[in-house]
Amino acid sequence: MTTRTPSAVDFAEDVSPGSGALPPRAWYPCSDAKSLSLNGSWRLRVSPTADAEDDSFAEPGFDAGNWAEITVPGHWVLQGDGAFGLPIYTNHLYPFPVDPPHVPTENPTGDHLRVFDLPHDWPGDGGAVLRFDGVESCARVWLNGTDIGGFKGSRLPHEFAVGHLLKPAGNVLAVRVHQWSAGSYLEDQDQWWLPGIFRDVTLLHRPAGGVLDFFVHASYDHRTGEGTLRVDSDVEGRVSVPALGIDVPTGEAVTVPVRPWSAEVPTLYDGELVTEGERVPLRIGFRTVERDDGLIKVNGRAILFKGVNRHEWHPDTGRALDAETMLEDVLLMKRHNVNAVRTSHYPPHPAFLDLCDTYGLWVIDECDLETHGFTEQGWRDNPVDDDRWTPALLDRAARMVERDKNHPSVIVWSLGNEAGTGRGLTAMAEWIHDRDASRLVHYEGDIDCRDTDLYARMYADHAEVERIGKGLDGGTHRRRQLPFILCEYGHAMGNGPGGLADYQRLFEAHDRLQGGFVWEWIDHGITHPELGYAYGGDFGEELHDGNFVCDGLVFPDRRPSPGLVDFKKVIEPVGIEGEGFYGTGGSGGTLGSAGTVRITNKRDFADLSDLVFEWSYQVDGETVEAGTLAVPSLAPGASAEVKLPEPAGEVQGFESRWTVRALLAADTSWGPRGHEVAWGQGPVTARRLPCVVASDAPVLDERVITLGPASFDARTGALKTIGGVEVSGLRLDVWRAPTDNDEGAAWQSDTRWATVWRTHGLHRMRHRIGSVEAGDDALTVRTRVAPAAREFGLRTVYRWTSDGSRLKLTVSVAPDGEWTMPLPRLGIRFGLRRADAVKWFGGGPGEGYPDTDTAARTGRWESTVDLLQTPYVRPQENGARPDVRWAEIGGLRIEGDPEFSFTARRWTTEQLDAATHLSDLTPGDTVWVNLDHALHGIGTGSCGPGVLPQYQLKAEPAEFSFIFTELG
Ligand code: IPT
Repeated sequence: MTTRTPSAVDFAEDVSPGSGALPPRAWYPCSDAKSLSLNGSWRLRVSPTADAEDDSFAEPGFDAGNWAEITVPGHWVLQGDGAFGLPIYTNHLYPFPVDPPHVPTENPTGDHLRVFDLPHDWPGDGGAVLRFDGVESCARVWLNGTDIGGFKGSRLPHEFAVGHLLKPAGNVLAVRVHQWSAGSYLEDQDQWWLPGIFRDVTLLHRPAGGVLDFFVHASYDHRTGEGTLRVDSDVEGRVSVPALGIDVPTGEAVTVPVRPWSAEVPTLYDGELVTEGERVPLRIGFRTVERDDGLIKVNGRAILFKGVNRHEWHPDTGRALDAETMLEDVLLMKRHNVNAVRTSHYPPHPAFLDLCDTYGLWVIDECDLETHGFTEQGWRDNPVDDDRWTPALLDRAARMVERDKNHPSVIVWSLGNEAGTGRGLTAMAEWIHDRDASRLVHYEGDIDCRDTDLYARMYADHAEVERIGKGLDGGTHRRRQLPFILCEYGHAMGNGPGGLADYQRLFEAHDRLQGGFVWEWIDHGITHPELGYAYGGDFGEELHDGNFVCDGLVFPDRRPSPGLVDFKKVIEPVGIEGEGFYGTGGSGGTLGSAGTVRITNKRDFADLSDLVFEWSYQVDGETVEAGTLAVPSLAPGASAEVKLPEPAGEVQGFESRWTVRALLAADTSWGPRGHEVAWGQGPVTARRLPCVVASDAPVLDERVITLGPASFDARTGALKTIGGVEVSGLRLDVWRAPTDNDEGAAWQSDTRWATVWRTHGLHRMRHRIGSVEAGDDALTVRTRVAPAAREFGLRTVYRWTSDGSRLKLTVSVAPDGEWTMPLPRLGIRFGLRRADAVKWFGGGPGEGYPDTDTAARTGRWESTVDLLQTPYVRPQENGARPDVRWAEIGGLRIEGDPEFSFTARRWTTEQLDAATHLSDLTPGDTVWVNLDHALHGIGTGSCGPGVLPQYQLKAEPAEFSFIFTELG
């Protein structure tokens, strides 16, 4: 028999931030005071409603022996194989009725219990504090049967004074966590709803005279090269920084010559704050952030954000991240030239910010606030515009700022995300400005920038960003004085994002545009036994947003996606460019004088002395010469023309190019010596196009036409064999398995090409054979390719010729009727029976589409059909290698005139299109090869602008050829 405890419901629905917790203060990982981690195995009981069970479990002596065990930190819905409930994914819709502050009666409630002893050396004097670093969505806490309070604010720390309650052994810590609370209305971020104690639980000894709160003020004057340090501390003490000879009382400012902190050169000085009862290590970075001359400046220089939005994610443990995973994120970012993180959309685990200080990343620290679901009702009843909620908002702002204020990496505070507008936000901004004038305030929803110090937008298209860069945008007078960032852009859902290089060109061209943050860092796929990775809907949620939660630059297992590889190249900190410097032409070049390469230091602070440069020459894709290039250690923003050595070997008659690479000269904290930071390529001599003299005549047998090495079906003109290689189903192909960006977003009308394509039948084109003509020197097959129910189509002529050993196909395509849409692709596809290894000369090693191919470097590459596939969590078009001169697969060599895109997979496009998870793709016995003359670009239509006009594949007359040779 259970007793109803109305207080559980009342607590869950209370809009106040809670009661009993200590005032927020600076977080520090260690001091000489003792601490005890309470992470580990806890007992768990999940009940279906907030008040299904009474709170007698909190009483000492309660027998939880038959409860389940759970790991803390952790989410109960990701443990126990579904026994404790399942995850729910929604983007902005609340998965419960919008009836603030009420939450459903079905409110999964996790009672957590842990019994602990104090270590033998736990001091007998002083107090103790119990710290929770993160609990979703709220918690009530009892220690040894005493109710010590409750709190909301899932991704914020809460501390309780518990010294008077502790016993040497057998302490009973009981925590009741409700999945839904009034706080849930403030936490409507686009992510999985995952209840639980998902960050550390720690008991801290608080010695008498120990440190309470302290604020490290460490500024840098770029004119004098001096830093000024002042540490304000609630408890007086001394501050020492041995390397700077500093030893001063707290509260006293001292100015000395220092090396500044920046994301590029993250100089930290070790120091110590010593009070009567405690010694706390300090890591001090001197830097000054200001808005000056309409620009965000650090240490006197305008900075350019090359950033990502980072949600905390691990495919097994959700938002419970261990130290290795956080470090992996930082190292991956640094190795991919990322220099900034927006902690979308809540303060991260505090240890992550230590890593940002250490390795060097600019941080926009965002408060745990989003009320996006209120958009469904025109923002009526939005908590940020309702005074009853303001204490909760201010509590959140204070808990973020106080926790994170001592991190040099944090240069901007963000009020939150997608919360509409209202007085509560203004109150937060005022509080933050007042508490910390040394940083800027961001909030994208403040379109007039009344409360903020920078103008931020999300997903603005290139044309608008350019207008903003030129100062031709409208807006309030205040906004027009402010620097601009894209707090979200480049939606990395599935294949893409496309158009990053075009944004970067704008950022580099206009001072006001201070860069942006790609949405987002990682796919939030959940490890699933059958599906590989699960996304929205896979747990039977009644409301969900499908794979919109898989929109990261790294896959759930943190393997970099092609999008990250492209981004790395787009944002590389060194520009390496040069024109072709030998006479070039269709038939190969002639040797001229040596060329130059322009090297530009695109960094904001550091010179190039940490890099070495290597040059090499490639002839037909093979490196024939290489050496070291002497490059002056250019200052930030400077560039130089550097002479390249003359190629010694033969380049005439071949396609040749130089490659220059910038590599780390020595090991750094984040990358090994030799790690490639930037590269460039330039032509020396142009490609000699392949040529086949049509000398053979087609020979007609009863059923078969032979031409050179090939045989064709005499009735249909279909290619059957090339030498001993069987070829099936060769024909024009315009269809691709739509990408998430092709599908577009529900709220967008002009970028939803997948729907347009399907409506017009581009996925079910019919091929009518008009004629099969065996002429003197060619076999010509005339067809018309068109979908049922429509009058438009593509007149397609296949012209086959041969010189006896090689077979050439020239495809001519002429659109017929009115084409109102771009084509997904234009090329041929065919099946091969036996194919595995692949070699090619062209763009690689990864995939590249017209607006995502910056990182494709021209060379000779080898792979296998399986490794050519990019494992997007929701299967879709992928894996095309661009600008291919020739490829070898399945016993054939294929040369292109002009270059083509190459794709090969063990399933058809139709199967790829039908798959919803990688586990749906099962290899057949045919390898399907696509040779594309052109592909439609990718864009970011899944949440943002579509494909820019220059990357759209228009239905226009086209002609392209492939030469097939059977490999010996
Ligand atoms: C924007 C959100 O800020 C972000 O959390 C995420 O949902 C992203 O979109 C899409 O993945 S909201 C914007 C599309 C209105």
